[in-house]
Amino acid sequence: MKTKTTQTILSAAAAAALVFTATAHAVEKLNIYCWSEYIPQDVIDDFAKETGIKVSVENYASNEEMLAKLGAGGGSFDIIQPSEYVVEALVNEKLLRPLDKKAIPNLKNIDSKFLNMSFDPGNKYSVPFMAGTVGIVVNTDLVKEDIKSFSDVFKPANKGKIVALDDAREIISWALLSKGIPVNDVSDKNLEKAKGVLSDWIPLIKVYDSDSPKTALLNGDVAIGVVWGGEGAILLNENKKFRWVIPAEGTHLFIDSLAIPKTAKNFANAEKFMNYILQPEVSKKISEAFPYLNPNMEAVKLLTEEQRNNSASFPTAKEISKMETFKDIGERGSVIEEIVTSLKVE
Ligand code: N2P
Repeated sequence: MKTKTTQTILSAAAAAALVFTATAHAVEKLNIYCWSEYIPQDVIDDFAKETGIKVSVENYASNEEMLAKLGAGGGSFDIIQPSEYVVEALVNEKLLRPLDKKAIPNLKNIDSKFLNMSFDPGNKYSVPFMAGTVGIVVNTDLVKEDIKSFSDVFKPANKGKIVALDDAREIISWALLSKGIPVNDVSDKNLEKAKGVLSDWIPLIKVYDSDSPKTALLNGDVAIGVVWGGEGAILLNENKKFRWVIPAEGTHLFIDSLAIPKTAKNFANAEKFMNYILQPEVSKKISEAFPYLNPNMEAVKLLTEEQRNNSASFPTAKEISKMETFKDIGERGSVIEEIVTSLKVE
């Protein structure tokens, strides 16, 4: 009798363990590693509710931060959000998983201008999320000069009044452009010239912020910013005193995509998420929270005229024609990091 009871108890425990294991396996998951302030929480919550997939999100503030974590084997991510030059690098290094396009029929909503780009021909590995530009925001209550260019921003008179993106590749590109050098021509000679420019410019910067540079402008801590277009668009909506300027020297046109690291476990859920956010109504919600240059033409049709006319979100075709995308520059990236870091501590 005693033996029997023990057996019964044991088998009940074993059964419970089995049920537990089965349940644990049944929970579908998705681990997202994306830029901060780019995918609204309600979009993620709605996706989780609709699909029953448990979503976890981690944020980064630069491509380089994301690459460092991926490279160090930190985290186990199913979706990342690299910019054009980083998609190019990850494809070359065979670190991305080819997409199952049949699982992403909503790709049809993307404007063909943003498909089949040189960093990922045929979109084998990446789905455009948002594009955008880097530009200048001026608080016209505080700055009376007519700011037209990076060189106008970085004048001694503006010392302590500037917020800038905390992003070495961006910062070096502003200096290169001010010397008439294309952003991808990063020879030693050109970087030396950029370094000369930045040794004057960097001491003028008060705040570095890639997550939310709008904050320092909104609270009056600074008067001028060199910021992402979406941040500029929010400021323009917030207060008429803010003016958006596309730098006369030219600037970066970034194309940020969603992609699946080769090591992803939940890749089918990643594709489900891609297809979900490509629905016009969902993509519209993303645009409303983070007003970047939305490549989803069906979503753009749903925006108000005012939203479409925001010059920081949607640059004109003429403005875009003067912008450049970044290319994968391999090891030169760390040379740039070193230059900018060393100037910041001086
Ligand atoms: C969103 C960041 C924009 C990404 N917060 C620029 N590539």
